[in-house]
Amino acid sequence: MSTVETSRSGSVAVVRFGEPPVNSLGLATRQALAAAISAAIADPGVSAIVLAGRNGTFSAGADIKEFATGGMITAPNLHDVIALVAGSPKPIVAAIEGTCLGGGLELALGAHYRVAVATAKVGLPEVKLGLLPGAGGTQRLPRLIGVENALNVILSGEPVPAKLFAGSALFDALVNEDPAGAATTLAAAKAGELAGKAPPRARDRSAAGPLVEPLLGFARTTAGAAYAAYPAPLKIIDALEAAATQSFEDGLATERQLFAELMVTPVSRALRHAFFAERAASKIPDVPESTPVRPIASAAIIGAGTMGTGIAINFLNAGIPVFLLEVGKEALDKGVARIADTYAGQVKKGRLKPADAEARGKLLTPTLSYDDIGGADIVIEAVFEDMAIKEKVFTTLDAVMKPGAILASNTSTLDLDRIAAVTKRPGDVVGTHFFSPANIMKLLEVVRGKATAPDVLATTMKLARTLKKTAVVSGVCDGFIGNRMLEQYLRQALFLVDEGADPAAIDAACEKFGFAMGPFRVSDLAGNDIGWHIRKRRALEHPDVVYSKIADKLCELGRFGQKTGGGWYDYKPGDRNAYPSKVVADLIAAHRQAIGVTPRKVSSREIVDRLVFALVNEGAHILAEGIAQRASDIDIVYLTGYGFPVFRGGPMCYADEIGLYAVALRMRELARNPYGDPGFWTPAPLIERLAASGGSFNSAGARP
Ligand code: T1G
Repeated sequence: MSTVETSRSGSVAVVRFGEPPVNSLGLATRQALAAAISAAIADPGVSAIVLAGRNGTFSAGADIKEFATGGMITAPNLHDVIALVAGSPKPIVAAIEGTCLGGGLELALGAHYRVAVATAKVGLPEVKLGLLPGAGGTQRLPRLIGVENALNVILSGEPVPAKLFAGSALFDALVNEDPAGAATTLAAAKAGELAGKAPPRARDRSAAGPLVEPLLGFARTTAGAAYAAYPAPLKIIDALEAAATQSFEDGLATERQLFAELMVTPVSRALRHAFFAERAASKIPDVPESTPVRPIASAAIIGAGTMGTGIAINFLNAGIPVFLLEVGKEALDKGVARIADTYAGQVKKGRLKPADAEARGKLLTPTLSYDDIGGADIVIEAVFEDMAIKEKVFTTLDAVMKPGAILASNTSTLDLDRIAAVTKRPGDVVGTHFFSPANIMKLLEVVRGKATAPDVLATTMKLARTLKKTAVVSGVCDGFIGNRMLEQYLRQALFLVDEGADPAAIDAACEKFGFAMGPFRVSDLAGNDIGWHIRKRRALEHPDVVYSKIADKLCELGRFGQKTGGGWYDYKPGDRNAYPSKVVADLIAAHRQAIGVTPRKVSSREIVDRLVFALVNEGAHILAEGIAQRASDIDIVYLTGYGFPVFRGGPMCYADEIGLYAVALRMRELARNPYGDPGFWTPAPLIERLAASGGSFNSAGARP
């Protein structure tokens, strides 16, 4: 099907454009659109033109895939098409519905009139890609809605309903349906009114005003502080200043220059990588989109602890009835109360209507009996991270759950194949590793066992979307993707403490790099006893793997973190701040003396390199073993589950940005310090191979 088709309604030419799913304005569409508009302008029988999208949507903007290929600047580029529209001697009306974003809105701004469905989502989300609207949006929008409103639209990048702009010059009419019909009526009327006179253009309006300078001055101060790691916001402000102070042509030139500067920033590359990475994660090469899925109309959660109740809330929020099972009434009541408190808190903050909280609460059925849950379509086990306990639970689930029910484990590290093996239906077993707090964190590791059936996998991935989670498929290994990499990250963090870096310095270095929280703050939040339990298990399974003992010594003091009032830091009741702890400082000093290490000054660069490259090296092993389907999946795990800075695109993207040759070289430098584990810094074979070939993790064919 052609990307553009023209029909006639009387003397109005209706030009419909775009290709599914989002009518992005790629080269083929731009070429066909320019041809169709030129033909309509040249046709003496045409008095006016309507521009409309297809499939119920206008356009999601430029084709982001073209940024990496240079296709975006190939003529006719978006500027050329929009100039053709704006310069038309015949009135052109844009008919907007669905989404009208980025270059799509810029195209509509080039039209002389705009009609929109009131609920259509319009916006300029380029800032989320580390860019700014690069096809006249920073020059036309402020001329239509004023600099202040344009600043909010462009800096936030958020799509908003068209009705928010009612009464502004952005839309000439807001309708409830059939925007093309309304646009056609308006086009014919305007053709009559204008009677050959030039139609009105946004460029002929002014964005100047007495408050622009102070407004932009204030915006620079706040944006500069709030988005220090992101170059786009300040350049957006520069572009808007040009709209208010320069001629339209000069303003366009300024916008183009600023856009080009942003396009080549590592931050924009990282954000564009993250955009596609999040969408790629949902794809499983050997489980096509057409794979049938099982209906999930009810769920059962085993375990009413922090994780179990958090998981249950996800289902309740999605309107799916949940059985919450515990073995003891006290624990069950605590879990139910925790859920009620969560909703009450959201109602109190105005984030949830009381009626919705009540409706969700009604979907919860607490129970102490496995007899009650057999009819559920999926059951998720969220009991203590102990294989024997999980095997016992799955043996019971195998006996009570109806045929076809999905049996899921929330295990964060254990061998899912062993768990599946205790059942008679290993094909129905899958891992659904939620991250705490399970009702908040977007990441869901979907663990694919050797026997997991394709339709079970497809069903779980679809369920993840229903629960508004970002699902990443992981193979079975100790720790799956995220925690297996985290293990090496934490080993290095503890070695650094042995050698002389204090927890606060390590956290500060990581947070300056961009992590939401450093390793010791995170550990205090999650509970140091969790890592302690895992290290004990791993010490039995892999006695050869060396750990610093400092974390165990901390736990032996009962310092499990925030939940015990003290961990690596001290905490005060009702105060979420972490305070330096003299107990910990003395513990570390005694520990270093006991192991015979004279503390040395460790630079922030060494801290960050050792922690981040520990992630990268283990990520390379995970990729080579096929535990992760693609490098960008590893990035998504760390961006959505571990607080890795989005502006760096994820650990593998960050390594690609530095270059794997440089990464391998730095690892060899780090290997000169044999402290803790002399073999730690041996680069993964995949890193060696890509470093030698000049390849990158995220380029095609980066798989082993
Ligand atoms: N270009 C290319 N592909 C796009 C795309 C785009 N703009 N938007 C979406 N896709 C793909 C996406 O990768 C996925 O592909 C499929 O469409 C469905 O997307 C010059 C420079 C429109 C709200 O930033 O916000 O214009 O995985 O899963 O949930 O100033 O897509 O199926 O292969 O997200 O229904 C500015 C980005 C571009 C909008 C729909 N525009 N897109 O959400 O579907 S830069 C944007 C979205 C620009 C100009 C500048 C959302 C959506 P696949 P999806 P959805």
